[in-house]
Amino acid sequence: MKYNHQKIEQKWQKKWEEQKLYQVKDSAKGKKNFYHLVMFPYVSGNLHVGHWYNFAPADVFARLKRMQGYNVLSPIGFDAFGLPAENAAIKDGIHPKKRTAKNIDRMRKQLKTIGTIYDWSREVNTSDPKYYKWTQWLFLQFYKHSLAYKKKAPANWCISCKTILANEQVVDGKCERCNGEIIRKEIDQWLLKITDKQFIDRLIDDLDKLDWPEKTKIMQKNWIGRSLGAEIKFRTCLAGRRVKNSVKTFKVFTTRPDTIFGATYMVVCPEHEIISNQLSVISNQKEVFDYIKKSQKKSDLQRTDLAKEKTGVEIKGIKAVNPANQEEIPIWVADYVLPHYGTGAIMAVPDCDERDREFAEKYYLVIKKTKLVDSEKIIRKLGAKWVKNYKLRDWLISRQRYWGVPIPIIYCDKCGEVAVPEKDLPVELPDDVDFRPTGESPLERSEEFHNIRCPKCGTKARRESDTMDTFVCSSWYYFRYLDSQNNKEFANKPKIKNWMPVSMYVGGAEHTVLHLLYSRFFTKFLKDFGYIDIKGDEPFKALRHQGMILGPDGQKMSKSKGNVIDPDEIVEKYGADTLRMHLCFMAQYDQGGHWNPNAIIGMRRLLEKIWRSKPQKKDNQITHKTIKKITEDLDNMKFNTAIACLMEYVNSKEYDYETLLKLLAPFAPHITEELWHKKTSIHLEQWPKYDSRKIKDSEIELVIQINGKLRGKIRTKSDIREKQVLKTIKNLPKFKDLKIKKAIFVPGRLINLVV
Ligand code: ANZ
Ligand code: ZN
Repeated sequence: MKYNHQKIEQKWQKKWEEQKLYQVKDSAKGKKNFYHLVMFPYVSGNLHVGHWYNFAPADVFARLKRMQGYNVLSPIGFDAFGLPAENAAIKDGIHPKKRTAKNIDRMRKQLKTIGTIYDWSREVNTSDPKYYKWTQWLFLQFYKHSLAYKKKAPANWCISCKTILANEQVVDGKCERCNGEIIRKEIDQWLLKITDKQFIDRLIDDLDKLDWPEKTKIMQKNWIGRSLGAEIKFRTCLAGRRVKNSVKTFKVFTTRPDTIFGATYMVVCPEHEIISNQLSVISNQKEVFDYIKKSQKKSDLQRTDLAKEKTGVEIKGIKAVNPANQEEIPIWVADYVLPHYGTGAIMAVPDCDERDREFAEKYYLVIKKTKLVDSEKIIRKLGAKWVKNYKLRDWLISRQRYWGVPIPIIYCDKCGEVAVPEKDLPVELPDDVDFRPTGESPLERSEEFHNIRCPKCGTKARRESDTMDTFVCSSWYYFRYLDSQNNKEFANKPKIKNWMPVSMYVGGAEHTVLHLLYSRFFTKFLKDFGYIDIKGDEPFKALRHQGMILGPDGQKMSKSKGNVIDPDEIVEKYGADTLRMHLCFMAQYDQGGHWNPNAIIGMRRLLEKIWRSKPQKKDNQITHKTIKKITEDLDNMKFNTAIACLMEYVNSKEYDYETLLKLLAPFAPHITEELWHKKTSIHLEQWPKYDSRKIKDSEIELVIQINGKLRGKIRTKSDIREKQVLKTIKNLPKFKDLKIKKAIFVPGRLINLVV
């Protein structure tokens, strides 16, 4: 009979669904829970081969764990809010809600062709009011604990479109749509206080406890960017005359207090208060203000770009006094010093610091050979103190866009800022909104949404019209899977305790920083304030990243390059099992590689060979060796070498048929189910165990050493004991007269005789 993959795969996918084979109970007798999570897909319209590369090998691992006797939960859902759906809608007029629903239906269908063990009864969709009710509720909990707050924060403002742009819409500092100029505009925005003392050091230090790729941990630490330095006070004085008592002081942050004798000028950021405080004495006000205006147009990234030439202007009329040697030094304003890092002011040491040197050379500033001093001593002498500084800023969650979760806040003229009462959640996103961007949040234009009554005093009030960053939605979805239908809580506490933390999380390395960091912040918050009761306060115990699949030309896949591989076509032609195996075999999982269009046929042939292979029983060494190797490889996600071993096993013709099918089952769930021919599913079988005694070669060469030197070898049974070895040696003429003081025996390997 021919191997008809289409028939087989459809048949079993349907049966498994009918039998609810992959629906997971919260606990199973005698089994440990294993929460296996893949990063849920962003709703883009189509499942591409990159999704497959995340989901298919990850499913092989989940199936292994299941057969190894764990109660495995492997859920899936959709990250459904976000800018692309809204932008597409602006182009073609299809409402984001409609488009998203359609795309989800399509992606769900495609996902089902992979043949995973997803428990679809737990599916989540972040744009469903039943889901985002709890995103809003979580926001209110942050708010309650003063960890959500509003402040003026810069946004990207396109002068010609008169609109706020998301960072993604700013390309090379220009507007993506009109190529117009972008400036920074300060507007009221909502932030979550991820930098709060309660969390920030733990977000760095707790990484050491996690089984995550080292590189990811380092990137996250660098992103948070903790550095230890000193805050040192500098006095200012009027240039030329040192006027007693009239001086003001300002602090600098430096990681190198030992270089203070080389500080030959100061730099403050354009936003620094010293400029406004000392206005009356600045003699070149116009020059300074022109410079400040120019720098306001730049983003932080442009300001700190090392490749760009640094600019600055001297603030004339005032000087600073270096507290270490009382020298008067000039103060400059330059935008490479950022306002929200350290104190927004630095002492410049051009002799030791590359950036300062470049700046000093450009503007002919003094470069003085530095004598280094003991940091500790200088700090004590100057009465300064050590402080910790972080690069990380609070998380700006406001978006002036339509397709997101409304922020549940109301503004009342009488009561001010009022949180939406929890009983009134969800604040639903209205459908009839003109979501074209005009510069204000689209929700502002919905009368019915925007103008309401204050829940406290009943007078006229307005709703907040910003929506939340989609990263808020994805910071807690792994909790929702545990109880996705709950209407009373975001998820039930015992259920959370039962499954969390996630045992294994698999997803792309592009999420090393934001998503993972935000999720860790959420989990710590929930744990600290008693909303959850889990072991530890980290969401993801173990994490692995799949590599990237490149096109056949070795380039990143993209429509414009015409090198995109469509998984649907391959499933149709070769089958899901073949594609799953091909993805597992094509490269080391965490490395990825380019798509080789000719290689897939090799996997197809392997499955055809297994399709035709004879059932036979064997209990031989190769079987036990194969089980051992494949088990170890799969536990380490070395899918490619596991398949290589499986190929050898089939080709040896010494395979045990049932063992072969079981070892193949995680990779190729459909064909193995078809070949299993038993009443119950192969996917309910136990993972094969090996007998280590049967792996050992029955005869070995045992090395004989005398005082550590090789003196001979004997062929013997592999499990020979020390006593017998000694007896054998005594009987050898060569060693007859040996006076043995001590023997060191390594079973199966060697014996060392001390004489
Ligand atoms: C003097 C000095 C001498 C410095 C030297 C460095 C090397 P990290 O490690 O990133 O924390 N700095 C401080 N605040 C700044 C700001 N708001 N914008 C730009 N640069 C700022 O870097 C700390 C160092 O970066 C500080 O130590 C300061 O320069 C500069 F040989 O002080 B240093
Ligand atoms: Zn009110």
